[in-house]
Amino acid sequence: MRPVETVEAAIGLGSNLDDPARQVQQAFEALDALPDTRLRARSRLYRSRPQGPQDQPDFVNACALIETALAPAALLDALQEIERQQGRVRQRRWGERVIDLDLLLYGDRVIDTPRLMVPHPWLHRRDFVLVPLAEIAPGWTIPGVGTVREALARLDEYYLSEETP
Ligand code: A4P
Ligand code: MG
Repeated sequence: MRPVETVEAAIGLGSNLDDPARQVQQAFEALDALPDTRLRARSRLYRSRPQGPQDQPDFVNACALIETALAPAALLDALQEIERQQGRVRQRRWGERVIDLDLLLYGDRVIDTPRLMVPHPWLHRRDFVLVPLAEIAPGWTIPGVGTVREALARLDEYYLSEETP
C-alpha cells in the first residue's frame, strides 16, 4: 500500500448570469464536494467589467485553491460536470456564462494537450484572475512566468503591449 498523492490546484471561477455571486458560491461548495478533493482556500468575490464583448453584464470572479488526488484530465472532467450541473450553455467565445471554471494551475505541472492547457494560457494576463489568485496564493510560481505576485505587478505591461480579451 502507498499513500494517495495529492496536488494543490488553483481554479478560476467566473459568472455573469443568473445571480453571479450565488453561482460562484455554489461552485465553491461543489469543488469542496468533489471526490478525493478538499477546498483549501477561497478568495473574496470581485466584480469586473467584461473583457471581450462589451454587450454583456459585469462578471463576478473569484479563485479557489484545492487539494486533490484527481489527475488533471479527471479534474477538468469534474469542473465541466459542475458547469453542466449549474446549467451552463455554451454561447459565444468570451461571452456570457452562468459559471466558468478554469483550471489555472496544477502543482508545478505544464500540460499542453488539445483539451487542456496548464497553466491556463491567459492566466498571467487577466486582472480578474490574478487579483483574486494573489489574495490566496501570491507566492505560487506560474511555470514560465514567475510568481503570481510578480505577474500581477507586470500586468500593465501586457495591457499596454498586447491585445488581450
Ligand atoms: N481548456 C483548455 N485548457 C483549459 C483549462 N486550463 N481550464 C479547454 C479549463 N478549460 C480548458 O472552454 C473551452 C475549452 O477550453 C474546454 O472545452 C477545455 O477543453 P470553455 O470554458 O468551454 O469555453 P470558454 O470559457 O468560452 O472559453 P474561452 O472563450 O476561452 O473563455 P475564457 O477564456 O474562459 O474567458 N471578463 C471578466 N471580467 N471576467 C471573466 O470571467 N471570462 C471570459 C471567458 C471572458 N471575459 C471575462 C471573463
Ligand atoms: Mg472556461
